[in-house]
Amino acid sequence: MIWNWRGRDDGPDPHAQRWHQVVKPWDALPKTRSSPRSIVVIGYPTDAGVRANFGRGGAHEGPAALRLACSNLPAPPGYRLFDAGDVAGGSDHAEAWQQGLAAAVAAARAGGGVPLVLGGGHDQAFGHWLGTVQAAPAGAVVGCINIDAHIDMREPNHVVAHSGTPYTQVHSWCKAHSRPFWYLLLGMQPAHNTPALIHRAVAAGAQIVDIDAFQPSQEASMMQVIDRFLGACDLVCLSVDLDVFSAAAAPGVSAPSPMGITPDALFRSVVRRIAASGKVSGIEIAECAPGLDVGGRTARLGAAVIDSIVRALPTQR
Ligand SMILES: [Mn+2]
Repeated sequence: MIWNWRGRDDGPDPHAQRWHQVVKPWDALPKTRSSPRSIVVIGYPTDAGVRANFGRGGAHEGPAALRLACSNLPAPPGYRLFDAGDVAGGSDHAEAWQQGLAAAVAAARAGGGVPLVLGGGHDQAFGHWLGTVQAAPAGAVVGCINIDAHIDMREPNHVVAHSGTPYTQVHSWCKAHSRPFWYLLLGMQPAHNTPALIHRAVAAGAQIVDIDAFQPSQEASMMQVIDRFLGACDLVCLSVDLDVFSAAAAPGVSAPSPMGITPDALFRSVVRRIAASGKVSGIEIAECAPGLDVGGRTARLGAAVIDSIVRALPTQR
């Protein structure tokens, strides 16, 4: 594994530690469930799904940039940090990468960890969810909360999965296995999704909250929707696609959003509400493409989002 955790060192004070000082390799040995809990970083270094979706490439470099951006974050209290390395897809097909990610996520879950998936194209969301289901108790309802400009429930092109299809794949899996489909999308931008897609997603059971809910006057009703959704799920895979943010905040993505949301106090309240529920089984940051970034700000934003989520996770099981 290439170890690219490095950063500032403020000395041995346990309260002055940063991620790069406390993160350890995650080995394949079964871990006993112990306190404190574990966060397990898993890289998804591919833009195969982005390219299959005719997007701008570069997300294969996202995991390395996000690790570097997370290196100087203050160590999260109450959690141990591990790095399981990058998933190996072994091909140019998003499906192979998704299966590799599912195996890594399932192993992290089986070891009592909370996977933190660093992407990588958003096709990772299906691998993240599938691995979570594989490791979950039979019958557990595993929902998806996706904070994203896009619904990502497009039809696969000629049966090829890509970065716009992960939640179509979740839906198809649920249908094939007679399981309920729980999908909540926050921040959908009508400029980036056709009415046909919106209609089809809602008909399939997706709950969609559009970008206009991200204002103070809508906060209470958005929180109600989130709470109801969380109440219906046993576990939730939380995904943040960096293209939900305005292009000014997140230029380094395949599909920047000129009118995307602002990474402000309201956004932080939303992710904290979700994280504090105790239902979050895994976290992912999608679509970080360093080659398209401006001064590393998108990777830094991804790290700040991770920090906001991780700090709000309950430390007691
Ligand atoms: Mn997406």
